[in-house]
Order: sequence, then C-alpha cells, then structure tokens
Amino acid sequence: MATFLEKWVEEIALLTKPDKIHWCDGSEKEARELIKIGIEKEKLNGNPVFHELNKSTYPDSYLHRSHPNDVARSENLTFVCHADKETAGPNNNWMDPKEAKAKMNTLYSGCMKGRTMYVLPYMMGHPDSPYAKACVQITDSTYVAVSMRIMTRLSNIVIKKIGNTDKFVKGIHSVGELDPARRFVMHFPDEGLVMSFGSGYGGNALLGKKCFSLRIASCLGLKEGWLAEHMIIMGIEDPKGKIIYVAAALPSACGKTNLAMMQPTIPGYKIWTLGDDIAWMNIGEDGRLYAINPEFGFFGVASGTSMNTNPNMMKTLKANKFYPTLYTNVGLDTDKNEPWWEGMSEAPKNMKDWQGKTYDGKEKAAHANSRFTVSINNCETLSKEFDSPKGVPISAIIFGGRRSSLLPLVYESKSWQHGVFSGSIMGSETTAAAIHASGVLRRDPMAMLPFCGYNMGDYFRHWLNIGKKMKNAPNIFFVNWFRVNEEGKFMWPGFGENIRVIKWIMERVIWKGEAVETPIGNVPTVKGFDTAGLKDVPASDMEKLFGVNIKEWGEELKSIEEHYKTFGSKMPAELKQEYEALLKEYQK
Ligand code: SAT
Ligand code: MN
Repeated sequence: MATFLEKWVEEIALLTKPDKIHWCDGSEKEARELIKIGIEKEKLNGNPVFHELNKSTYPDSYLHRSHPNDVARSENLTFVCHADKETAGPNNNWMDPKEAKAKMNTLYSGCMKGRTMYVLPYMMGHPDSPYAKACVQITDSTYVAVSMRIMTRLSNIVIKKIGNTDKFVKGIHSVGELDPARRFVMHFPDEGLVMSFGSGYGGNALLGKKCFSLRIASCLGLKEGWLAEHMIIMGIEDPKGKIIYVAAALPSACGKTNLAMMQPTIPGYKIWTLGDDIAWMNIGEDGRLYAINPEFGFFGVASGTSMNTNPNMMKTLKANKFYPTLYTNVGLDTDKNEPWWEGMSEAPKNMKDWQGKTYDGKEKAAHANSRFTVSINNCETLSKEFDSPKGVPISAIIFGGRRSSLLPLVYESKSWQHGVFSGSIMGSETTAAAIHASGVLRRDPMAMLPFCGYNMGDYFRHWLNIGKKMKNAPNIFFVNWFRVNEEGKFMWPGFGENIRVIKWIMERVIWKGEAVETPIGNVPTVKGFDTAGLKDVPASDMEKLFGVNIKEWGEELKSIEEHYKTFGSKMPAELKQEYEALLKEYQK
C-alpha cells in the first residue's frame, strides 16, 4: 500500500510530468552525483549549473550563476493565501486559496517534461527536538536540491519518521522558464503547503527557509503558542566562563550574520554561534523562553564579507567539512579559478563578473546580493548546544536598526510590553547615513515585515501574550550601530567592538549593571560601559552615543502614529498606550 507521501508525490508527478523521479537520501555520494549532473549536463541561461572552483584553495566548492532576472526574493510575487484577506493583513499580498491553486496548477502542468523531479525529505530542527518539523520538498533544480542538503537536515530517515501520516510540510517547486511574468511564491498556511514557480533564487526556492520556517511557521506559532522569528541566536561567554544566550533581530544590511559570528575585541569574551537567520522560540517547562535554529547552514551575503568584517565566516567557507560549499553570483578570478567579491581583497587582474562577462572594472564583479551557501557544521564558533533538542534559554532579545540619529547605541526596555513596543516601531534607513540626513526610513517591525505569515496587528498581540505566559521573560534591548555625529561620521566602530555593547547587555541581565533611565528606556552610563582599549571614539562621542533627547522625537512620533494606523483596529491597545506615554514625555 502506498503511503500518503508516496501518493502525494505521485499526484504531483502526474501534474508536472517529469521524465524521472529521484527520491533523495541526503548522502554525500548523492550530492556529488547531483553536482556532476550540474557540471556536465544541465545548463542555465547557457551556463553549466555548477562550475568547480580551485580544488586546492577552495576544495568542494562550486560557482553557480543564476538567471540575471532571478537574483533576489520576489516580495511582490509572494502571496499568503489565508481563507480571508484580513487574516493575511496589510503586511502580505493575499490571494484566495482556490484561485491561487488553480493558477499554480496551470503553471505546473507538464512543467517538468524532460527534467528530473527530486523529492527532498528534510527536517527543520534536530530530529530529536520536540520542536522540529518533518518536511518534503519537490523540485526540478539540482541547485535547489544541493542547496537544501546544506541548509537543512536532508535525509531519507525523515521518510520513516513521516510513515503513513500526512504530518509533514509540503513544498512544490519548479524553476519553470525563469520568466518573471510566470513567477509566484504561494503559501497555504492552513495546509502547511508552499507552491513556488519560476525562480531558483534562495528565498523563493529553498522552501524550508523563509517560506516555511517563517511565513508558515509564524502561523503555526500563533495557533500553538510559540514564536517563529527572523533572528540570530548566539551564546556569549565571559572571561569567567559564564554563558548566556541571546536572540537578535536586525533588518537587512545591519550586520546580522557578522554579529552571530563576532570575534570580540575584549580579551576573554567569546561568541558561540547557533544561527544567523531564523529562531523558533518556545516556552519551556521552567517558564523560560528556549530557542532552536531550525536550519543547518548559512545562506549569507558574500559581498562585503572579508577577514576584517567577518573572519569566522571566511574560515567557515574554507573549512571543507560538510560537502559542498556553493557560491552564487560572485565574480570569478580566472587565473586562480577562485571566487571573488567586492570587499574581499584587491580585485584580481583577470576576472569574469557574476554574469560570466569579462570584468572591466566599471560594474561590480559580484552581484550586491551574491551569496555563499555553507554548512553550519563548518563553523568553528558553533555552539555545543546547537543540536540540543530543547534549545537554549534566552536571557535577552535584541532588536536593532540603522538610524543616523535619535536612537542611542543601546537601550534596555522597561518591561516586556515596552520591549514589544520598541520592536514594533523598529525601522532602518535605506541609505547609508549622509550628513544630517536621516535617509528614507522603512519600518520593519521585528525585521519580520516580509516574513510574518499573518496580520501584523495579531502578531503584536501574540508577542504580548507570550510575555504574559513566561515566568522569566528575557529583557528586551535595542541596538543602533549607525548613529552619526555633526559631521555625518559614524561614531561607533562596530564589528568586533560591538562586544562592548553585548557585555553591557550581559551585565544588565546578570546583575543589573549600571544604567540611567530615559523616556525610551535605560541607557548605559559612560562610566559603567567598558571602553578600555577602545580606539578612535572620543569621550564626547561616547556621551552622544548614549544621548536621548525626547524633544527631537516630533517627526518620529508622527511617523509611528502613521505606521500604527496601517494595522487599524488590529493594533493592540497596550502598544498604543506605550505610544501615548512616549508622546506625553515629548509634550512635557
Ligand atoms: O533569500 S533569503 O530570503 O533566504 C535571504 C534574503 O533574501 O534575505
Ligand atoms: Mn534573513
């Protein structure tokens, strides 16, 4: 008797009509075979799907070039198909589930003719974790199949785990013709189903990542009382060997991955990496919040990554423990057959750009969203607790943003509710800070705007409710590495020096280290903040970095009011009260 899973695969095969069906077992041998097919047989836009890089300097590493029109997530073609539009909220594109399915089925009809259908059984989370979820993705792309082996726990053991049940998350993916006019990413939260067509790019095609682990999982979390968040997870060890764990949400281009793998400048401190993108957080039996990273790899931005900005990542890329490492849309040093991207080092003499054209120095060699895909197992700073089934207890949650003014380097919220308020108004300036210009501000609550699978008003309420259920709720902090002085220069050096901020957070959590109250929360005192050995930050700038002047908040308060209005009657009264309290401080 065929199992539910087998019948489902059969049904999709009848629709998509592949030449062959390959059930993946997740082995290294199989990954090597898929890579070989991608090198020798398959073509994408005229290029082989994989190009083998220098065997001695970049062993087991391959270059992939996407179609030039397929280099980032397509938020405008991404839909969340709840039964009604209100449930999806103003933060999502919505389509009626029946209409969406009909549309996708038309696209899928016969789309795998001449191709192989790969069936990928995988776990998000360690199989022993009560929080892990079994999933199966169907795809017709070797690049996606190999990427999923790196990014998830892909194994045929998952098929046994699923047995003859329907308890698995389903993903259907076809690259189609890579035509943006025939490209959609559709989510069906009620069915635990994602349907994707027309793109091979990470977030559109690796359906375990943003599609399942955030959009669908956030809906599950709402129903079941947990949180699926766009957060890094890391451990901080102090010189005495004490470790606390924190989860942090920063909008893109704020150094999230660098923070998760930071090499601290204060002697004796260590950062232990658990995740760089997604955290699932449940309330444990002791009433504390526990986090797991459901993923198994990093899909990080290559451009800008270097021995200066993220030495641990550069080492991870060369560690060569878990097969293979992929580079997507980076430049190629043709003399050395090595990957290259802006920010890595001096540009090599002879190079092909990310599209395979001869590099002439006029345009970028690597696409700004060029990526590496590498197993988290290759990371030297991986925490021993990474595979812990129950996860790590979270002592602090950190939100952040890129703000040239108003927000201090770090502040601590007054309560869980106040912390949810600070997360809900989180935003980032789209341009790097110019002199006194505040850039264009994009509000991105909890860095979840493109990833929350339901109405964000309900999401804020869910956060408030989780706070009420915990016995020892984590303190909530807010960081801003990007404040500028009167000359428009960044005042904070960032990167490894961020350990000073993390140290203060640790001290606040453990023994209520020194702080002063301000209308927006508690900020460090210059005296109570470790500046020993800190170069190039004058004492006057330290004062400014911690400064809060509520009288400057007029525009900001108006903008928060506008932001809250978009969620209409779904906006929780508690957060409006926090807003009113801040407004009063301004009007005093
Ligand atoms: O493509 S991903 O969503 O995985 C990465 C990103 O675009 O943030
Ligand atoms: Mn992300």
